[in-house]
Amino acid sequence: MPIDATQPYDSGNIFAKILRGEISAKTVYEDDYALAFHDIAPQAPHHVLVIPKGAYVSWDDLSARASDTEIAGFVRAVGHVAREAGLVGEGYRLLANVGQHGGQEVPHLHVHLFGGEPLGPMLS
Ligand code: IU
Repeated sequence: MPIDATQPYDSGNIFAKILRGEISAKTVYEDDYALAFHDIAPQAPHHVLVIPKGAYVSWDDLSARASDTEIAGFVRAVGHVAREAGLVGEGYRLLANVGQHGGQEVPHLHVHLFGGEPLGPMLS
């Protein structure tokens, strides 16, 4: 079920548990602002999720409440992960689902990074 992206942040969500180390994930990158790990149900040969370390429900929440430093750190981390994966030459796709119409399932902001093959017109 997609979430209501206007809800307050729920620190019991699965990605918060991954950030706290309570649940394991296949981490590919971590810095002060972001954690990146493989999606458990990949929809492309390369499918990684990049999440901010801060407690933000969605892209909307981050853009409204995060500091410029956090936003810059998160955006730079996404770019770093794509470069480190060698995806820049062939290209890739970023996707952030927000709320019910966006089909967001996990209430901690995550950017999907898809690549590794030519992608169709949409991935969700
Ligand atoms: P969405 O943008 O909220 O719809 O995507 C959630 C993604 O989180 C989806 O691709 C799941 O496969 C992925 N995921 C995960 O990688 N690990 C988990 O424990 C859970 C979901 I729950």
